[in-house]
Order: sequence, then C-alpha cells, then structure tokens
Amino acid sequence: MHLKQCFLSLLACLGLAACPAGDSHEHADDEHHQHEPTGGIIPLKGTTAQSDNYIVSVVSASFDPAEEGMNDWVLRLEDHDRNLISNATIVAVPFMSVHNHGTNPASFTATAAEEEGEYELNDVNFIMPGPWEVTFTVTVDNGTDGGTMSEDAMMELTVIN
Ligand SMILES: [Cu+2]
Repeated sequence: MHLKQCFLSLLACLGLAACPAGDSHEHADDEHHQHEPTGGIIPLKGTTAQSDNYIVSVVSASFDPAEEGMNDWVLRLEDHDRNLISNATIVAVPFMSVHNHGTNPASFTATAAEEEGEYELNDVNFIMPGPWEVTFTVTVDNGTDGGTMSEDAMMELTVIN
C-alpha cells in the first residue's frame, strides 16, 4: 500500500512544525504554484467514504485537491453492489482532528443533482489547510416497511492553501 504510506507520512509531516529539508509541501509561502499535487496529496476526485451499506464518492470538485475556503463538490451515492441511490439525505461534517476543530457552519447538507445518485455539496468552508476528515451522514428512506437507515461514512483529505 505505497499510496497509503505516502499519505500517512504526509499527514505526519503536516502535523509537525517543520518538514525535512527539501520537502516541497511546506506552507510557509502564499504561492499556489508551490502546492501542485505532485506526489503525496491524493486527488479528491474518486476519493470515497464507506459505511456498512453505502459508498460516498467525489465525482468532481471545484478545487482538486481541496483548497482553503469555499469548495463545491459533486458526490455520488451508491451501495456496495454499485446501485445508485437517489432521494437520500447527505449531511457533511468536516473536522480537523489534529487541531480539534470543525468549520462554521459545522455541517453542510447536500442537495440532489440531476444525475441519478448524485448530490451537490456547496460552499464547504475549509478554514485552514492541512489534514481534514469529512463525515457524511447518509440517511436513506427504505420505504414504508423499511423505515429510514442512517449511517456515517468518513473521508480523509488534505486541504491546501
Ligand atoms: Cu486546524
């Protein structure tokens, strides 16, 4: 799992005050161009969050990787058999566990998009760069006999400045 190791070492690096000399992802300057996703940062598109029954994936993003400030994502919801699920409710709660804070507002509710199984998540406000987790609470109405089912699926991502 080379990618995962890279990601973990990146997280470890971001969590320290200084990176080893020669690392390209220190955040000391304001140049966007210093933060191209060259190795280390996993692209947001295609990233998934999984719960027991559901998979939330990022279909497209206004910034990839995510950037500090407002971000708009298109999400896809499906089950583990790859059935697309429309008419669900998806609420996203971003959290930065390394600093123990979230965002303001604390949660963002996705709205159904035109494509089957797709949802728009708008104005997600990552207030600072670094490692974030987004927990999606997926609530699906299974009809009159099934009731509603609600599950959490968590996604890890890196936000750049
Ligand atoms: Cu923070």
